[in-house]
Amino acid sequence: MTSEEIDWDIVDEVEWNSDENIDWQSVDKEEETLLELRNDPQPSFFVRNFAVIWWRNGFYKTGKIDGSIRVTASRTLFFDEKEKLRLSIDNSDIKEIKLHKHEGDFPIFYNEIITNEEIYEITTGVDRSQSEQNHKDLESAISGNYEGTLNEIIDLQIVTSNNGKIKEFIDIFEKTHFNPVKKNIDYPEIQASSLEEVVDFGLSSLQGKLKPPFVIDDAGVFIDNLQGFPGVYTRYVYDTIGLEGVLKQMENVDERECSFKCVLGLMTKFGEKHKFVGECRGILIDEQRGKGGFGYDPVFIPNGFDKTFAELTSEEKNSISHRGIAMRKLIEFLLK
Ligand code: ITT
Repeated sequence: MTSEEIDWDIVDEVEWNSDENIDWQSVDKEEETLLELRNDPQPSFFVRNFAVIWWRNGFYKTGKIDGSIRVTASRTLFFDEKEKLRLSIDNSDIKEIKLHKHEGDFPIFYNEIITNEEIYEITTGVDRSQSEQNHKDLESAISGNYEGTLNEIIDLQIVTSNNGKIKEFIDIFEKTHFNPVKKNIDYPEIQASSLEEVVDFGLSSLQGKLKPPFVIDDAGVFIDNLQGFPGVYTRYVYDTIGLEGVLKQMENVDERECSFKCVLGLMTKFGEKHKFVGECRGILIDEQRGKGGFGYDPVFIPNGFDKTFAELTSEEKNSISHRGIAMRKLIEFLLK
C-alpha cells in the first residue's frame, strides 16, 4: 500500500459527512463523534484475511439510507493506491452477513455485516439482482473462496462532451470496479435515422483516435405524435430553440407520450463493437419543473411518477432512466 495510512488506534469514532471533503489528516483524533455512511459503499474484494469494504463519494449524497457505521480502534481506514478511502474488517470478526431491503420513500438494498462488536450496514444499490450478486461475492470473499478479479479498478473512457452524462456514469459505476473517465473528443455524428446508426458510425470514426476500450453515448427524445421527432435531432433542437422553444412548438399538442432513448456503444480492446439500449416511456409536460439533471430533464415525467427527471434524485432517475437501463446492460456485459 503506497498511500498514507491513518492510525486509528487512538480514534474512537470520526465524523463523516459525504457532502464534505474531509481532510483526514486534520481530523481531531481525540474527539468522539459518529461516522455516518450516507454514500455508496460497496463490498468489493477479498485480500487474504481481510474482506475490504470500500466506498467512494457521491452516490447517496442525498442520504436516503440511514445506515451508520462506527470506526473503532480495531478497524483500519486507509487510502488505496487510487486515493480511494477503504475500510478493512478482519474476517475473523465477522459472524454473519445478511442482505436486506430498506423500505423507505425509495427502496434500497444493503448488506448487514454483524461482527462481534459492531453491525455495519453497507448499501449495495437499488437493483435486486446486482445486490444479490454483491451479497454472494461478499459471502464468498469472507469464506476465502472468492476468485474474481474485482480488486483492480479499471478506467473506462467515456467519450462525451456532456458533464450531466458523466455524472450519471460515475453514479452508476460506483457500484463496480470500473472508473468512468471523461474523454471530450469530437467525433462526427452522421445524419442517420436511428441512434444505433449514429453510435455505430461514431465508434468506427473514433478507432485510431483513441485506444479502446471506450464508450460513447447517444440519446434522444422520440415524441409519438410527431413520428419520433426530434429523435436523432434532439440535441440540435435543444441547441437551437431550447426547452422553451420545444414547449412552444408543443403548445397545441394534446398527446404528449414519448420515449427517452439511450444507445451506448462500446469498443472493446479487441476492436469489437457492442451496443446497449435503454428506453424510458413518459410524457413531455407543458412547463419546466425541477433543478436536477440536465437537458430535457425538466420537461420529462417518466411513467408511474408525478415528478420530472429534474425533480427526482439522481439515484431515482438512474434507477429507471433510459441511460440507467443501458448502463446496467453495459455493466452486465463488462462483468462477464
Ligand atoms: P455527447 O457529447 O455525449 O454527444 P450530447 O449532449 O450531444 O453529448 P446527445 O446527443 O446524446 O448528447 O443528447 C441529445 C440531447 O438530449 C442533448 O441536448 C442532451 O442534453 C439531451 N439528453 C441526453 N440524455 C439526456 C437525459 O438523460 N436527460 C435529459 N436530457 C438528455
